[in-house]
Amino acid sequence: MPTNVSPEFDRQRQVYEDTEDMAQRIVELEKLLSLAPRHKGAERMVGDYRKKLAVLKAKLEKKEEQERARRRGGSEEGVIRKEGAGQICLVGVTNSGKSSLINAVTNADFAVGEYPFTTTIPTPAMMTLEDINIQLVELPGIFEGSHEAGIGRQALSVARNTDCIAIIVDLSKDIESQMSVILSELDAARIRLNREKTAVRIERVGLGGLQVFGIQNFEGSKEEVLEYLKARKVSNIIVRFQKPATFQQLADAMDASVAYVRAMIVATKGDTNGSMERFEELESRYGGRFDIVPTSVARNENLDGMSWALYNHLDILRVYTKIPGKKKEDRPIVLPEGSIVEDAASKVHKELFVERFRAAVILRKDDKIKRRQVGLNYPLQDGDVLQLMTR
Ligand SMILES: Nc1nc2c(ncn2[C@@H]2O[C@H](COP(=O)(O)OP(=O)(O)OP(=O)(O)O)[C@@H](O)[C@H]2O)c(=O)[nH]1
Ligand SMILES: [Mg+2]
Repeated sequence: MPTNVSPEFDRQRQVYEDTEDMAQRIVELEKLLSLAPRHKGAERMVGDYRKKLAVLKAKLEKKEEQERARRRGGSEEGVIRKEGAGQICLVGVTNSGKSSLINAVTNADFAVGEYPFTTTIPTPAMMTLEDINIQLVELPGIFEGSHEAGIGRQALSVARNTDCIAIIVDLSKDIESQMSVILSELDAARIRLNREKTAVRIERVGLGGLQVFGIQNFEGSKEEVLEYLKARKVSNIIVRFQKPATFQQLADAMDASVAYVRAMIVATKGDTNGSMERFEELESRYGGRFDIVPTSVARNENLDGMSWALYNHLDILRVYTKIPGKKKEDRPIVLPEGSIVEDAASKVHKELFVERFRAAVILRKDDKIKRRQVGLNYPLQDGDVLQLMTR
């Protein structure tokens, strides 16, 4: 049916059809609709344009949402898949010796260079410590404004989701200029370091489903937590109740805009001139806030000490299961600190085990009571040997 339209409407229709930019297209379409004839014969055409407008608006919202997520660092791009018992990100200015350090404690062979930005993307390697593997990730050198630049933003989004940040400080160069750029860039990326352990720690992960640890610290039940997470359409997450926590504290912890990450300082190039004095300066300024470990790759000094310090900052514990009459398992179950027998049991056999659980016996070397019979709520310690008994 031919629709009688005004010449203004016709002109505007041409403008709308020629406009490519989505936001502008919406503006032009709204204007077009305001010029549309009101009579009955035009209803169908107006209806079609209204539908187009709704679709355009939905697309624009979606696009803006994705851009916001990218700015927040929530996109998949540049994310390193976590492997091993924990992940540690090395964050420092360029040339501070990050690759050399990783090469010294892993089988990796990262390029080492005197020139800046040898490492340009987040790069992982695996460090074996006794019976567990810890993933070390070198992030490209941090510089002023890196939280706004492409590679810097990508690096900081990895740092946001990591288990621990190792701040790398080069003892052959000025301390304060390194620390100030590192701390201010992390802060600008809304990453908070070593804040008092929060009651609830949230870790967003790529897979693994909904995992809840330390439920005895929560005022409600595990089912309640799972329902809440499902209602928020979260499909992969780790929730750790590290201290007595209320429902409100759980909700606050779910706010993704600020990340709380454990951190320590690794000082490198302890063999260079003036490194002693700079280490003392580092200690006096930052020793209160961070544990600081000096190293030298050139002299192969304190690399073991550094590795264990990193392990301690992961806040994890190792538990070895054992069948009565047999040797304990060689490979530990790794759990967050604060975990209880139930957490270990559900890692062994998922739900089934918890249901059939009768009792557990914990064997501790340095304990007065060598064999402790305990229930599902009993807190675990690093090195515990655990016998689980089922009905
Ligand atoms: N004297 C001394 N020099 C070191 C030590 N560790 C690393 N270096 C030197 O420091 C320079 C930079 O080392 P890298 O390991 O490439 O540093 P990086 O932090 O990975 O650097 P980018 O990836 O380029 O940001 C190289 O010339 C190394 O030889 C050390 O323990 N002592
Ligand atoms: Mg490097």
